[in-house]
Amino acid sequence: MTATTDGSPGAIEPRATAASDTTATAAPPPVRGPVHEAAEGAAARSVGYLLDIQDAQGWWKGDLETNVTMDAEDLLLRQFLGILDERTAQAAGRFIRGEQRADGTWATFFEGPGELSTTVEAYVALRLAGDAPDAPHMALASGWIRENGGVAASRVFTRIWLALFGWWKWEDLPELPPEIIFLPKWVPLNIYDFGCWARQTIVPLTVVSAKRPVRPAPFALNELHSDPANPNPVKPLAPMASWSGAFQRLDKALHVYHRFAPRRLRRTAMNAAARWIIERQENDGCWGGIQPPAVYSVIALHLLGYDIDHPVMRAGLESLDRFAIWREDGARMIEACQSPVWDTCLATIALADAGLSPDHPALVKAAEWMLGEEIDRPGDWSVRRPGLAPGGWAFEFHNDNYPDIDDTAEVALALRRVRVPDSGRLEGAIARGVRWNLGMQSRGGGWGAFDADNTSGFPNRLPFCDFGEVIDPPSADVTAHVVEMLAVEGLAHDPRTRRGIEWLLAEQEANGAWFGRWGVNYIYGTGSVVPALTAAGLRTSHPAIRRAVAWLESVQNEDGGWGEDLRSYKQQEWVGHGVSTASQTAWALLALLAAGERDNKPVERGVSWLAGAQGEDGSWDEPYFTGTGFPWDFSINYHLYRQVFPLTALGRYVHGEPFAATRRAD
Ligand code: R03
Repeated sequence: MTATTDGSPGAIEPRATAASDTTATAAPPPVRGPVHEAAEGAAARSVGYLLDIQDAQGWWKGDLETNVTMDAEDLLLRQFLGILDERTAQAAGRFIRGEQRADGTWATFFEGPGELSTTVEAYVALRLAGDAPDAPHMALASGWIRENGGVAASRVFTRIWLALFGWWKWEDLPELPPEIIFLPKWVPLNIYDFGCWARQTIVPLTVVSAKRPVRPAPFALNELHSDPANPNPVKPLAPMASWSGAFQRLDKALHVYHRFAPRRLRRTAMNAAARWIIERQENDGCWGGIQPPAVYSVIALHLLGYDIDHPVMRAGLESLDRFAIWREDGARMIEACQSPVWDTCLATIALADAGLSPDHPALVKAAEWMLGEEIDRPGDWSVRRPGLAPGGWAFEFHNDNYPDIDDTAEVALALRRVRVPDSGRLEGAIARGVRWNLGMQSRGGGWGAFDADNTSGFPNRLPFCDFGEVIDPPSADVTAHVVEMLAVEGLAHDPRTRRGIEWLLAEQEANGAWFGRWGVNYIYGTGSVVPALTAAGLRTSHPAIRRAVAWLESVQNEDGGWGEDLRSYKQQEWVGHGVSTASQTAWALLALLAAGERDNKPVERGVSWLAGAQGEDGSWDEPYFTGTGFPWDFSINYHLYRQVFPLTALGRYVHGEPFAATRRAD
């Protein structure tokens, strides 16, 4: 692709070699100084570490650490269903207590600020585990809660959990009428206008909202109100002319409707919701492989008469049990989700970049496991793409209804690095994944994570939606992973790839970075986009690449590493800044290496930092959260990120870029 002054992609150079040439890498760089030696040694130790932790079935799965609302809501669910046992309560209590900080609060990420809803839910869970309200750690927490607005200032999800026990009034919560399930897909606020995770959560919550159950609370929570005499001070409505004002008034109207809703219509809607929910239960009993749809679906079905021993309920509860990690110290941590497909494709790419041969037994085992995970039937995505053939991969062990575009791109990139005995099976799976991803391109040229054109502006305005993201618009990191996959598959010149590249170029920030939607934050976005653009043929001299290099070099830490605090989602001064971490240093290096900066000082300093930060056993530690569920609201520490991305970066430093023979040298 020729460089242009207006930043447009210009002509994209076709690939020089067939994509199937998995050994196509650049000749190792001539320089073999001390940094190169250190990188080789660290990479070798990391390979040994990763191979040691591969499961016998071929996959890798790192813990998916989030925050204690997962553990608190698990106890609240069991209490509501009458199945909370002492062992679970004590083990969860031990974990939750262990996460409390000196100021009495709980945060949503390592070294993050105290977070009100998380602290409320943790406090209630510890009360369920038997902690007394006047115990010092509990009094500290309740005092902080009262000083920070009390329950009234907590998020809607938190107050729904409290309303289930009468600790909050259902009429003081936004309405979610079950009748929305009847809205056709072209009507605003139909359930397919919501991101898939929100859709799977809202459908069961409409049943809960209609039923408004209240089960006896084992204790009161008056100590959590800033003003116990007035627990929910009336807040003035926003101006009528504003969107918020309009939707607040719509909610008031829905509260009136709730009282007069025709019983037959409502019952029919709730039964339709039950069918919708049960149709989407996965083979292992979960819903979408994530915690929220599962907990609310179990509650909704229970309210509709499915008792605990009903097969659907039994399978749902067992799937939640599998999200529990029982630690040696007796603590029990709940994962919000599990990431084996994501971890396995990233580990495969890292090991291939580190020089493992394409037919290495560990890679063949991983590839064959991934091939077994391919999705072959339509899911909710087909509502917007009815004619598109199924294909692709999901993030979790079982989630056939919601494959995601990001995993599909990364699995295709991983499979392309492996030579399996049945190459036809591999080629077929990649081809189906490529076709599915191409079919999932959104109107503007970018790619979202689970759906195409999931960009409605209405869902975010609902009073219910005060947490996380509720739509799934295109993001730079997912779009980049797709463009990189298309380039590797020889489609860099395909018009759809070009539209993706143009979308990325248009999304570049003024400072030269790209926003990170599913990883923290601008370092993740930039570390995803630059390798994709150069793989797709953009010259390293392209203005956009040069601006990205300049930005990365401008935010490199004194110690040679890179880090970006989660606060960059909220505060400008944190953009690109934070304590150096293994995964974020690796992301920066991936961009700089792809941009042709291998022999320059910033890369050498970054590689030295990685080699110096590695542990004796070949692994890296990383208490900081560098994964993003929802920017700021919900953060993830993917425990395998700290291993796979450093190895990819060191591997590419030592062995050169994958498929580099096809990249244009400037
Ligand atoms: C980067 C990897 C590829 N990527 C997959 C990302 C999956 C991330 C885990 C998703 O887990 C979730 C946890 C959630 N919580 N709460 C919600 C939620 C959704 C997903 C949630 C928030 C608002 C609504 C409904 C549910 Br409304 C804890 C693409």
